[in-house]
Amino acid sequence: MSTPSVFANVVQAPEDSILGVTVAYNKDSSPIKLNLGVGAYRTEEGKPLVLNVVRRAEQMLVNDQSRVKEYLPIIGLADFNKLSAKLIFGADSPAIQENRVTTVQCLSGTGSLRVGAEFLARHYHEKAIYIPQPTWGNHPKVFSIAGLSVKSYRYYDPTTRGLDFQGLLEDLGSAPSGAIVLLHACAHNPTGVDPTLEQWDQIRQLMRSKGLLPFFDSAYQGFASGSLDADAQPIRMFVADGGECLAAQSYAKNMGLYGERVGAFSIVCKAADVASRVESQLKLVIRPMYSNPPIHGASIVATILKDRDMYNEWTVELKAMADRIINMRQQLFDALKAKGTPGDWSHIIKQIGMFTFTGLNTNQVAFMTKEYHIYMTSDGRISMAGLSSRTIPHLADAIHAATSVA
Ligand code: PLA
Repeated sequence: MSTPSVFANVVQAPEDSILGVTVAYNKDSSPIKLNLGVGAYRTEEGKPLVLNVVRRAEQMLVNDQSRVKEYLPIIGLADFNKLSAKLIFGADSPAIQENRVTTVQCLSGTGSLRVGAEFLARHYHEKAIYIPQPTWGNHPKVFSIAGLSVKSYRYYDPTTRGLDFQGLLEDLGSAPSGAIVLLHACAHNPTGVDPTLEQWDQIRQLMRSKGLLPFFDSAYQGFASGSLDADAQPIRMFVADGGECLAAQSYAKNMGLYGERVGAFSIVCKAADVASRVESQLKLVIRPMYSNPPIHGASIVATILKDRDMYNEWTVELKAMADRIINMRQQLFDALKAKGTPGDWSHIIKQIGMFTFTGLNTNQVAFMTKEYHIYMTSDGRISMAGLSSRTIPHLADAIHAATSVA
């Protein structure tokens, strides 16, 4: 070739800190390898799970010859949006009844966060968004690329392996009035540490008194406690006081629809006419980004949410997933205790949701990957949903060795 590539100066980018773990795992040929990186639910047999109720909904959709593949409206499937708002804010939410909520179908949780961030960057006066320290690795990127200015608030205390509630209140207390605050609705990622309902109410009072704008990321509704309503409680407390509130919802985990990319973004406003104008502007955000969202996943969700019988079947399957994760916590804790592994591992059973924030350091993680073929993010987060009774002894051996030698 006579001339060099016009892209010759493009530098190699690092792999994503979470999805890159799967890339490394896929390259490992060891039969004992274990992927505890990405938060993806696996069965006791270590297999991905498609919920029965999802299979049933898909079958109904395929059999319905009246269904076509026309474009959805810019904001997506109307039924899906209505039902998603009910799911998160509660069926009897006054905000919904008063038409103060606008909900748009987006590309799973990430796309919902991104659309919300773009809207805020264009139409909200304060550009600072406070995110917890630590938080999901993609949060700072999603918000800063949309034009918001990312700041952090204290959240996790490594010494207690619990919430740094004092630090949180201090940092939000000194945030500029009007700042946006990103809150994990439940099952905080990566720490597995959530405020109590009393603490949530204190956070709410502080935020309202300072005019801070709550933006909830709800990626695990139902996965924390096994109850969809209980896990939505913090959001509903904020909506109940009549103030504004934003929420990004994902159906990746709770309905197992990961690759279908189904989610919703909602803004609760103070009046119906405001909500309607806000919605008109959300369309202007979405149209040049991806025009309109895909139809299949949202149709599955709408089919399940609008049928009482299917909805009930879903809650049973969801509870079973949440219970299996809680069971894995107990089994891992018991295994480490039985081995006499140095340290206090009670946080494994205290933490909530899909992940355990083990406290293992980067070197220990690297040791476990090298010697035991166990893959996880370098901050020591492990996906409990990727474990099974069969793989727990292997993980316990690895943690034992890592904490004894490294
Ligand atoms: N918000 C939080 C807090 C998340 O943990 C995740 C996913 C998302 C949003 C986005 O999910 P979605 O776009 O697929 O709906 N976090 C995963 C996967 C499970 C990932 O990193 O993409 C994780 O392993 O942390």
